[in-house]
Amino acid sequence: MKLYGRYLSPFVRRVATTLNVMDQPFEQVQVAPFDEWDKALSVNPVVRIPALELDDGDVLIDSTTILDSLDEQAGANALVPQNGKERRDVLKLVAIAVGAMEKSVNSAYELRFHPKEKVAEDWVERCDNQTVSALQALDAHAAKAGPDGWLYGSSMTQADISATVAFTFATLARPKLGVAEKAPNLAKLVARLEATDAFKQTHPSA
Ligand SMILES: N[C@@H](CCC(=O)N[C@@H](CS)C(=O)NCC(=O)O)C(=O)O
Repeated sequence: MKLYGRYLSPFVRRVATTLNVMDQPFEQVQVAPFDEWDKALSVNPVVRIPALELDDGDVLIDSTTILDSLDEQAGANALVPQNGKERRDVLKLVAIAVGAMEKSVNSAYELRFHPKEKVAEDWVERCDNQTVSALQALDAHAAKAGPDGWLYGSSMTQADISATVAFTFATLARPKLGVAEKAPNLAKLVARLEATDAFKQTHPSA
C-alpha cells in the first residue's frame, strides 16, 4: 500500500498511525498539496491528502473513508466497534477529535494564507475556542479512564488514535492555546501513546 501525504497533516497521520497499529506495512509518498498540485491531483480529484493506494491499484481518499475500509478489512480487530451503542459512542468521540483537527487546520490556514492585516481574528478565535472545547470534551473521558485507560472501553479504539493526533497537531499548529494545561488528562494519554512505536514513527518531526 502507498499512503500519499505528510505527517504534519493530522488526517494523514491518523491513517498512518492506524496502519502501524494494525501492523499493515505501507510506503509513504510525500505530497505537499499546496506546493504539488499535479501530484496531489493524480491521486485525489479534490487535490487533498491523504490518499491510500491499495495493492490492487484502487485509490481511497479522505481519512474517514480510508479508516472505514481498513476497519472492514480488520474484521474483529477493527478499531471502531461494528454496531450498536458502542459504535455510536466511539464514532462520536472520533468526530470530536476530527472536529478539533479541522478547527486547528482552519486557524492555521487563515493565518497562513492572509497577510497579517487581512486575517479574520474573530474567525481564528472562534476556531481556536472550538479546538479547545473539543479537546476538553475528550479530556473529560480521559479523566474517567484513569492513567492506564482508554477513551472508550477496555482497549484502544480509533478515538484514542484520532484524539492523540488532534491534540499533538494542536500543540504544534496553535502552541499559544496551551492545550496541555487545558486538557491535562488527555495530555497524559497522549504522552503514553506518543511514546509507542506506532506513533513515534508518524510524528511530524519523524
Ligand atoms: N476530510 C478530509 C480532510 C483532508 C484535508 O483537509 N487535508 C489537508 C491537509 S491537512 C489538505 O490536503 N489540504 C489542501 C487543501 O484543502 O487544499 C480527510 O479527512 O481526509
